[in-house]
Amino acid sequence: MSHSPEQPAQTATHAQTCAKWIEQAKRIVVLSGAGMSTNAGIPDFRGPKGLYKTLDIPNPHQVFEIETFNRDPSIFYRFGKEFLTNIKKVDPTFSHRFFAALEERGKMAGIITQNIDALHQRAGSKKVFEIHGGVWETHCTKCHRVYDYDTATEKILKEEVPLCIDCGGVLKPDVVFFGEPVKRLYECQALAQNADLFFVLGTSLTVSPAAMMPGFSSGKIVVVHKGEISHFYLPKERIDMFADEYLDTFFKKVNSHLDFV
Ligand code: CNA
Repeated sequence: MSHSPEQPAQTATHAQTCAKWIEQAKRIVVLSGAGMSTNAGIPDFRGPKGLYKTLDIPNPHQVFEIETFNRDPSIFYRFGKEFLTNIKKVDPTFSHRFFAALEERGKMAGIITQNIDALHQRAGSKKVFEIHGGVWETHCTKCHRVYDYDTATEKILKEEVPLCIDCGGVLKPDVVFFGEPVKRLYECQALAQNADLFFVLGTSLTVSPAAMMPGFSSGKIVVVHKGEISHFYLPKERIDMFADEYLDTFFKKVNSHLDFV
């Protein structure tokens, strides 16, 4: 099922049905992607204003590859300076707050997020599984000394490539680069398998194994997404509802039937 935003009657039905499914659900799981945070002001990768378009370099994907980082970390840090400092200045969106409210009401089994911005946690969600890590800790790639966000950010802003104060090794934020193993994979998989309602939110579903998570669920699957999405890991026939909508627009409508936020 899909529809365009120009069809308000159908949209209302989606929101209403979604609210009903939320009321019935006991173990909701979310897989969120970068689209979850675009309304907060953090660009995604593959959306129309995403970093893959705005970075204006031949192979933007390579900036986030571990092989590139190991070869020349300054390539990542040229981009990373702005991204890493920006994420502390933005606030969670309505949709982040909506799912935090669902957790407060005992509805959530957990959120699997591909995002590294901690906006789910800042909105109040506690059961968050950062499958691609986060920027709140940075470590030395040589002696493994750990730096907190503020100390690391200060160094990132001052140095072309931030180096360890103990051993001079290169510092790397604890985010999962392309080519590195993801975090908490088996917990995420178990969570997905146990879901009775699974939301896929603002992700192009192109990065695996995160993109495989919805397929593990035997519950209903709701996709809320604007733009291109891959069906390689999540075939169309597995989706119970596809809302072709911006997240905040959609969940404000859902909330109007529930009054949770
Ligand atoms: P992606 O491939 O950039 O896909 C995001 C998708 O969301 C795109 O298809 C957009 O069209 C869509 N979208 C954008 N805004 C909205 C909106 N408001 N409502 C509905 N849909 C929207 O990002 P994925 O998360 O799929 O890719 C995984 C990467 C992106 C992960 O490794 C992340 O770490 C990485 N990333 C994270 C952040 C962050 O932490 N906020 C930002 C940029 C990239």
